[in-house]
Amino acid sequence: MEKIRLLHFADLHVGMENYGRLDPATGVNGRVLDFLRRFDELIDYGLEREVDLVIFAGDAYKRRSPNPTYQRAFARRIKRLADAGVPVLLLIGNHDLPAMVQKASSVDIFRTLDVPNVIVARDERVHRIETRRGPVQVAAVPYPVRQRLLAHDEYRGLSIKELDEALQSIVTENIEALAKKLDPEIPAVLAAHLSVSEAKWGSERSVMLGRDAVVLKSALDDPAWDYVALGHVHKHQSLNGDDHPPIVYAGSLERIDFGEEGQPKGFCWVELARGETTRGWTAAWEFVQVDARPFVTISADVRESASPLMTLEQAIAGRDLRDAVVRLRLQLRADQEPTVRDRDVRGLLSDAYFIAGIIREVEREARVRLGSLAPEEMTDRELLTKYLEAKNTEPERAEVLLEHAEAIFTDPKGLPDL
Ligand SMILES: [Mn+2]
Repeated sequence: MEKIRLLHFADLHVGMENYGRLDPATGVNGRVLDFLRRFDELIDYGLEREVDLVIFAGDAYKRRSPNPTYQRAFARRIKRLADAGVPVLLLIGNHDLPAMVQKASSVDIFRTLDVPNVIVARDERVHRIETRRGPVQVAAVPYPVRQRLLAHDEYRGLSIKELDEALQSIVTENIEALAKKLDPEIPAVLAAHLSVSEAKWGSERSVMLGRDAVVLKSALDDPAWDYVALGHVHKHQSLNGDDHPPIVYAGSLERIDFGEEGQPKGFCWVELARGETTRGWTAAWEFVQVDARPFVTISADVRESASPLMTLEQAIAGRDLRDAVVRLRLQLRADQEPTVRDRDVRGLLSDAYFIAGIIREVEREARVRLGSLAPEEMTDRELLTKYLEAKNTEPERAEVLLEHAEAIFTDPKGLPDL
């Protein structure tokens, strides 16, 4: 029997516009086009290799109300897969959710129009999906929402921490219940959009809409599943090593910021085969890297240099900046600062796609302000007085601080009564 081929990806986040410029040909931000190109890359890969089922593990857009142009771009690509006869499961992530449960999610329209081959997974349930190489069961666990608990009396008045704990046990029980509904003859995939406690985060925490409940890896580590397809964490990672089942975050297809600088980006290719041993099916999977736009940080210390710009040029020459989002951290002395002009620095970075920032860390001659005495020769009180002066502290305020400090200077343990 032929192997069933799955493609698992997640966290597409169409609409991420940082570090991009408007593309005049399309009217769309260049970074948004990057994300869409990676999606195209993934679809090409899948169609070339006759993918049987695509599992999208959530977070289609950046915002819950994406603009129509972004919706069209996403829909076109989903249609390409669906038209090729490939079922696509769209799981609801936190970025897809409406603010109110009753409202539509950003991908509900596919269900409303009943688009053939597109399955919108908004509830926890098992979908039996017919593919050209046989049926697959996909149990969907959309992003668990704390707010939903509040609709029930028993959860009202609980703290956020208590709600998170309640949510964790509910999700865990629901996953167990889904596992019991499986037909053991058919391969089974668990698709979930959530935080697993063992996962390592990138910097995307900063773009999250709030803190979220976590589940333990043990809740997913059940031999009932042949593969666990996760979304939500942007850093690709496998949580179960070589053990069965593979528990995998596909990760995102593009980087959001410099926190993801070193992370490879891509998706997972999974092949399900009937096992020869006791278990019914085995999944072999691999991470397929896509051509995500590179993010490059250059750190240059020119403080010892007689010709800072030249030294900087050498530091930059060693790096490949083509098509990259670049930031430069430049360490220099105060007297060098006027000789290193921003325009010249930008010229050196002209290969870059986007200059995210030029950070100048200027070493100030702090001792100059201390007057004639070397700091080693000054008393604590004199040092603090100079410090407060240098910080432009109001004289009245300085006096109060000095008075309190005096008590610490004379007897470090005898802190003043405040
Ligand atoms: Mn998410």
